[in-house]
Amino acid sequence: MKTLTQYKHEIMWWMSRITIMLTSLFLSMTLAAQAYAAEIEMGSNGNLVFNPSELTVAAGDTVTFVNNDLPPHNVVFVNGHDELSHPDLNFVKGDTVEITFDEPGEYEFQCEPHAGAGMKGVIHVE
Ligand SMILES: [Cu+2]
Repeated sequence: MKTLTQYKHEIMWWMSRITIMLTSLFLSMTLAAQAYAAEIEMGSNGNLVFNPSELTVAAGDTVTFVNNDLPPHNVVFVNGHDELSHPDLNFVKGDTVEITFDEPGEYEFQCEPHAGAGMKGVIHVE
């Protein structure tokens, strides 16, 4: 037979386990929510545009570029930040490119084949 003290220890053990599990669940949910910032369509409503073409996110956020209308498109940064560019042309509707912005600043970008048509945008990272 278990003594009262043994029951108490068992209950304490389970409570600490549950606390750890709930804490890690909560942390993973908030981290996931922070990491996901926004989506930008590449080609929208039959036009050669990024939609939205201007966006403000927090440092550390990830923006997902979704290939949409009138491909091929790419994402090339024009005022520095070459390391974030994805110059490969993307031909498949629905394909995505994820870019994480770790440093605050102004990130101007364009789609190389359609820059002349005005397919440009800017992301403000705060
Ligand atoms: Cu384009």
